[in-house]
Amino acid sequence: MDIRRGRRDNVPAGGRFPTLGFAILLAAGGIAGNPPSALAQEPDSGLTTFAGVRTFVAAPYVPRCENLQADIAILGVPFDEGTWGWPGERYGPRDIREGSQDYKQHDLKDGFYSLDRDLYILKGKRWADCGDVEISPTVPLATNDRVTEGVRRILAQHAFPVVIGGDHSITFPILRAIDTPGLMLIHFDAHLDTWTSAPGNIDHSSPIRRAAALPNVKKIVQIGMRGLANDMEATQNARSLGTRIITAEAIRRKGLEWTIAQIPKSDAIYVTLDVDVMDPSVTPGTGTYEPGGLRFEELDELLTSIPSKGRIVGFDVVEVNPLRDPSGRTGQTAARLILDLLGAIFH
Ligand SMILES: [Mn+2]
Repeated sequence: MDIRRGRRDNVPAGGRFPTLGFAILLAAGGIAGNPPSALAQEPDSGLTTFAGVRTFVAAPYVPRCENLQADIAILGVPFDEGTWGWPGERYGPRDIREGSQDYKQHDLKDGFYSLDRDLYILKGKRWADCGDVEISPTVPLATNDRVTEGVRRILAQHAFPVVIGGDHSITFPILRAIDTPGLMLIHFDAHLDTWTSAPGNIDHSSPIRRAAALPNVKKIVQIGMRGLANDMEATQNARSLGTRIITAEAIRRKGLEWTIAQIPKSDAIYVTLDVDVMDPSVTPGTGTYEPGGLRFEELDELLTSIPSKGRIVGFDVVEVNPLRDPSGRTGQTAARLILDLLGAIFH
């Protein structure tokens, strides 16, 4: 079933499978009671996609982000208590980590070779996976506070935060932790996420409206909205907040170059990416499908153009729901987008 795994396992790479060699040696000599050969002493190449404890691209696990010493820090938020529709985004972080296993490297400091660009991205970068924020099930405000605290901890140690969700409600507590003034928020999504909601609500249909009220958020650009799930309420709220809306239909009609030109420059940028901005055929593992979404290549080009607009201070990828995608492609696509965007940021 899983072609991805088979592809790598068929690559004849010398020394990549010391355990296989060891097994053969055991079969040949083990019966006679020979001691294990020197091959058994060789360190694991680290490239086995099916072995090992899961962290993002097998980055070192740094519990609670303590003593990070990293350039890039991954923080999981397994939280879906903000969703109106399909639950299951609480399994998003582990699915993105699983999907990232295909991009493991012998040594992360070597970076990742990009065939399309014929160069190594993220060379020399130090990685950490902080694991998941501690969740207080059914006490969402407590969990939200820990999200803010976790991101603050990463920033205080001068690492770049990448938060993997989780439903879209988590973007608000993340933004609370980023006190960079004059922040521009770039929001990729099928939905505006500017609904009014009940007072005190922290749901995933309103994070952009709540983010707009934060004192440091000065500008919001919303990209990829489409379909019939948006309504006049959300649209009017977005208009009164003064967000710049670039619909999926406009992107298709006017092109990527035009779209990139619509994004203003800013000294500080935060990117929030709901995977439902892509077409459901690309990312079926999400809660709210809307036909007519972006293709991977379109989104990838838009994302990797953002560093030309200013300094990105962090980003999140949300709404991955593996319960709707047994193929695992949504988690892997999310992992790939994370690597490509990081590659563009730290070029
Ligand atoms: Mn959203």
